[in-house]
Amino acid sequence: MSTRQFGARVQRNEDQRLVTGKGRYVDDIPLTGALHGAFVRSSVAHARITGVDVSRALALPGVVKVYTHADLGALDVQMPLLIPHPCITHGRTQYPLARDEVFHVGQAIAFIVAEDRYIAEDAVSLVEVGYEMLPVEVDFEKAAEPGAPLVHHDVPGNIAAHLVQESGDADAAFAAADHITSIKVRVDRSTAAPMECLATAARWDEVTGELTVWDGTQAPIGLRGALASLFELDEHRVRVIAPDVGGGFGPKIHFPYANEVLVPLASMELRRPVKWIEDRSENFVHMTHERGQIHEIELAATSDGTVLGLRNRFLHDTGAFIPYGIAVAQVAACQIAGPYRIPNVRVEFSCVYTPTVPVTPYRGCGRPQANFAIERAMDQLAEELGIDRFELRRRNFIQPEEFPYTRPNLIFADGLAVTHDSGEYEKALTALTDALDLAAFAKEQREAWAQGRYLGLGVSFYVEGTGLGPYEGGHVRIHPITGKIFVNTGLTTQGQGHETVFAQIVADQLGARVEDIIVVEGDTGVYDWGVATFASRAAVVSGSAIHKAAVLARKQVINAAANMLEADPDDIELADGRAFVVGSGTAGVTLAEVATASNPLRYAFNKAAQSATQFAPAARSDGPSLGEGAHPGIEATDYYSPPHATWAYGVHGAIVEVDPATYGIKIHRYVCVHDCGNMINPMIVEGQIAGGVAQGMGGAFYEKLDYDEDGTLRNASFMDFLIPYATEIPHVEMIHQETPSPLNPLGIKGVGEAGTIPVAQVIVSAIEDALKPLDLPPFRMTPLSPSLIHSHIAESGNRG
Ligand code: MCN
Repeated sequence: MSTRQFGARVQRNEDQRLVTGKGRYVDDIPLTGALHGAFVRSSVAHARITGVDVSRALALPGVVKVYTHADLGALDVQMPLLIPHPCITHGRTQYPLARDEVFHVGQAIAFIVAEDRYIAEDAVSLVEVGYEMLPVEVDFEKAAEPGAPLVHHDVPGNIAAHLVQESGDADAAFAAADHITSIKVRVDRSTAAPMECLATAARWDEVTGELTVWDGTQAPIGLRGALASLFELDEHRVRVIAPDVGGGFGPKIHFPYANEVLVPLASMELRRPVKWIEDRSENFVHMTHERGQIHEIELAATSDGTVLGLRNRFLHDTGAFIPYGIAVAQVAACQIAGPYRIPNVRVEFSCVYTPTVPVTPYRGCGRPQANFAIERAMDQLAEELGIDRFELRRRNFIQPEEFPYTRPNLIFADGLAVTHDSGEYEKALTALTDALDLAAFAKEQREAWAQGRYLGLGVSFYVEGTGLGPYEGGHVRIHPITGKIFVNTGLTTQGQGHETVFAQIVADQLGARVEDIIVVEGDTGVYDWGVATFASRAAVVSGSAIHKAAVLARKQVINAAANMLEADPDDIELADGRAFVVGSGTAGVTLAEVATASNPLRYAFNKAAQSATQFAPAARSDGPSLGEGAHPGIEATDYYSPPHATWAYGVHGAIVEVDPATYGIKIHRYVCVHDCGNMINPMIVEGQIAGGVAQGMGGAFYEKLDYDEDGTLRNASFMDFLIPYATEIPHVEMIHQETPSPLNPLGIKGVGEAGTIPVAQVIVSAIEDALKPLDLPPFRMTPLSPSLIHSHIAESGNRG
C-alpha cells in the first residue's frame, strides 16, 4: 500500500531544476537570428502628442523597423476591458501604442526592432516625441474632487465606476446603535516587483502558418485567445508558452500588454523571431500597480460590543485605465466585514482615474486594504468601548454552526452573494492568543514601559474568498512505454509548486510515485482549455479537476488490470507503480504494462500487449476492437467548476519593539494561524505563507510608489523603492488549522495570497500598542516607515 501523498510534506519536484540554475525563463529561449525590441515610453504624465519623429532612429544601422500607432493597421484598437461590470460607466482602456495623447509616464509610444538590444535601446533615444502638456492631479483623493484636471476629457470627475452594495439595512442599524465609531485609513500604491520583469518572445513559422509566443504570463490561454482574435488566426495556429516565470503576484495577467501585441506582430511581419525583455526601471512604469485606496469606515455597535452595522465608502485609484474593471475594488468591498457576523453592511466605492500606471490585482487584490480598514476600526471600537480587542472580536465572530454564512446582495467577483462556506474563527483566535500568551506579554509590556522600552502587540484577522471559477480542466495520461504519468492543466505556475501538489493528487489515485508524475502547464500546446492563475485558485480549481481526471484514469487502470490479471476489478489495488490483486502476494502488472496493453497495436513490440485489456476480447488478426465507450490508452480529462468561492481565513499576531531613538522596528515574534482547508502539501503551504508575509512586510514598512506632483515616479528603482531582504523578515511561527471546504472533492481552500493580507494591520496595531505611553493619535496609514512614525509623533506635539 502506497503512503498517502495528499497532506504529505513532499519535496518539490521543480526545485532540482530551479535551484540548480536549470530554470528556463523567456530570455533563456534560444531563438536563432532573433531581433530585439525596445519601447519608446512617455516621459510625461499627461500630454497631447504633437508629433513622433522616428527618422533618426530608423537611420541608425541595425534598426529594422520602428512601429508607431500609425503602423498598426487593424491592431490600432482599444484593448478590451477584461471584466466588464454595469457600474463601469466610463471604462477606458489602453491602445497597444499611444495615439494622439499619453496618460501616464511609461506609456508605450513606439516600438523599435533592431539586430540587437543595444541598437534598439540606442534608437529609443533618437525618437523625438512632441508633447503639449496637459494638467495633472496625481493624488486620487484630489482627483475625485470637483474641478480636478481630467485624465480623460470625456470622463466627468475622473470617475470610472461607482458601486453601492447593501446587505441588510445599514442606516437602521446605525439608528439603533449605542455607539458609533468612524475612521479614515489610507493604503499607498505599490508594485509587485517580481524578480523576473515582463518578457515576450515570438516566432512566426512561415511554412506552417503557426505563431509561437513565449511570455512570462499568468494567463497563457487568455493571451492565446487575444492574439488569435487580434491577428485573425485560428486558435490552433497560436501557441502560447509560459515557461518558468520568475514570480507573477498578479500583474502578469494584464493581457495584452503592449509587448504581447508588438512582439508577435513584428515577428510575423519581419519573418524573424523577436524578443523583448523588460528592464527594472521600465517595469516600475509599465507593469500594473495596486493598493492605493482610502477607506472611510463606520461601525455601529451596542454597548456590549456587538457590531450591528458597517458603512464603508472608499476611493480606489485605478490609474490611467481600467483594464481589469472593478476587480480590486469589488474584492475589497466583499471582504470589508471580515470574519464578523455584522448583519447590516453598506459599502460604496468609486474608481478614480489618475495619470499613473494602470491598476490590476496584486497579491491580496484589495483585501490588504479592506483588512486594514476593518481591523483598524475594530481596534478603535474596542478602545472606545473599553473592551479587550480580542474579546471584541470573539463577540462578533460568525460561529461554526452558522456556516454557510451569506451576506445577501454583497456580490463577489464570481457574481454571487458572499457566502463563507466553513470555518472556526474563534478557535483560530484562541490558538493565536495561547501561542502569544497574552498574560505573560502584558507583564512583559508593563516592565518594558517602566524601563522606557516600547513593546507592543498587534493582531489582525482576515478572511479571503479563494478558488474562483469559472472552471479549470485536468488531463492525466500514462505513457505506455515508461509508465510515467503526464498531467496537464490550463493555468500556469510562477513558483507556487504546482508540479508537486498536482502530482501528489494523482499519485494517490494511481498508486504512483510523485517523482514519476510529470506536470506540464502553461503551454497551450499541451492543454488549451482553462482560465489563469489568480485568486489563489489553482489548488481548488485545477486541483479538483486533476483529481477528477485521476479518478477516471484509476478506473481505466483497474479495469484493464483486472482483464490482464483475470481478476475482479474490486480486488485490484494500485500501489508503487503497479496494479495487483489484493492479498495475492503476486507482483501484478506495472502501470506501463497496463498502458501499453490498452493500445496493443501501437505498442505491439511490448510484451504486455499480449495480455487481455480493457478492449472487448476478439479473435481478430488486426487486434481486438474497442469495446463500446472505451478508448485506447490510459487517458482521462475532466473539469471542475466551483459552485462559488471558498473562504479561507487566518489570524496573525506580532510582538514588536519600537526603538525610541531611531523609530526602527524590531519584530520579536510573528505568529500566524491560518486555515486553507485540507492542505495538499503543508511544506508548500508554509512556503506560500512565509512568502506572503514577506511581501506583506514590504507593504507594512516600505512599499510606496512615490509620484511627484507632475506624475513622475520618483522611486522607480530598487535603490529607492525598498523591498524587504531576508534580514528584515522575522521567523514566522505557523499554526495550521484545517476546516475542509464542503465545496470541492478534496476539501481545499486557497492559500497563495493569504500571508500578505493582514500584515500591515498587524504591524501598525503593534506599533500603536507599543507607543501607548506617548498617548498618540491612532495610526491610519500604511506603509509606516520610521520617518512617518517620527512625523506622527512630532505632529501630535509629543516630543517622544
Ligand atoms: N496548496 C496546498 N494546500 C491547500 C492550498 C494550496 O498545498 N489547501 C498549495 C497549492 O497546491 C499551490 C500553492 O499552495 O502549490 C498555492 O496554491 P493556491 O492558493 O491555489 O494559489 P495558486 O496556485 O492559484 O497561485 C496564485 C496565488 C496568487 S493569486 C498570487 S498573487 C501568488 C501566489 O499564489 N503569486 C505567487 N503565490 C505565489 N508564489 C510565488 N512563488 N510566486 C508568485 O508569483
